[in-house]
Amino acid sequence: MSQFKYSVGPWNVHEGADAYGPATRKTIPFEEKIKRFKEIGFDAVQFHDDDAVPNMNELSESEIIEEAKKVKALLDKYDLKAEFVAPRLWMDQRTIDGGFTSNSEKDREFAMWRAYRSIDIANALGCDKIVLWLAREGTLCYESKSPVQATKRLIDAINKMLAYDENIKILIETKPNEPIDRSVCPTIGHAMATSAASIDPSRVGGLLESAHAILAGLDPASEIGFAMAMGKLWGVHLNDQNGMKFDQDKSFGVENLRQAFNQIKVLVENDYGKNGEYIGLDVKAMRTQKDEGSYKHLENSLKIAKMLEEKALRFDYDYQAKCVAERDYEALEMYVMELLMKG
Ligand code: GLO
Ligand code: MG
Repeated sequence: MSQFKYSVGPWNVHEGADAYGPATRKTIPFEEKIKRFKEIGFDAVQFHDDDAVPNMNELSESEIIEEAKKVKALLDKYDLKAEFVAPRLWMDQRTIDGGFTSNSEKDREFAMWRAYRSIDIANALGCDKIVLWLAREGTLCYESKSPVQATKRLIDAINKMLAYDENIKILIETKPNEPIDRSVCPTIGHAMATSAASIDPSRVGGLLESAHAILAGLDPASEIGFAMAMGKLWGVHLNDQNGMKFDQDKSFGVENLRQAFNQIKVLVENDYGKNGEYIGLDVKAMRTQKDEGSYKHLENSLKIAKMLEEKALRFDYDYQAKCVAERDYEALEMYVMELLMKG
């Protein structure tokens, strides 16, 4: 029995298109996806605002809430919760230069409109978390934005969200690059500092994605640990990544097994989930997968996470203490390798 509850987003079952080629798999309807999520063993679904209300830009504020309520009924039908809503601020013409940090005032207003609507949608779905993946909040041309002003604009946007709804929590999902070159909020440390600078630090935390930490040259387990030390790790996106290249969203643990083990270990040791947090698996199937393999990466990631949880629970802390006392870290390292490699 796992101590964790798991979540997934509809975008984690996708058609395989990338920047250089079209789709390789057929589109699967939303309801079919969530039915399978439940069957696979997930407890909650993550949403972009327009995953819940696809044509939201054409709807009034009350129509958006009505549409979101229909999605809530669908979740109830399959006994699934909603974990969070994330304003998808990277697809629109009005967010080409960023949303909250755009150089255009009109664009910044549009970004806030989407943020407020995301809060409305979250309320209709019965969740209190807004995730900000700040995809285009940064620069492609360094001199186009002041880093000081951009950071202040981000804090200002977060403050407006906090003021709009006194129960909502903001989770910053940090990523150093892609699609933006230089992000205004690249690491969990930046998220924690942004939280501290907001009008209500108790409602601003972080979501750490393994691949994003690796892209910043950082260790995901240490990033998780840092946010947990602040009491502000309210979400994770576990996945994997082969070094500092394009964002791969590979199945959890398939590239860096020991690093994956240490992510689970730090979560286990610090009772992650005790306040209802989920382990999100932000993984994507390889482009080469056929239609019938559309969910295998999710099944595999869940299985690997649970196997690593079992290993973490078996971790011999007495032996670790002995190795530490003797300063014999070669022995400790070998113990970890054997724990991972032997059944
Ligand atoms: C991309 C991000 C993305 C977010 C999602 C929710 O690199 O990981 O998948 O997690 O849009 O905010
Ligand atoms: Mg993510």
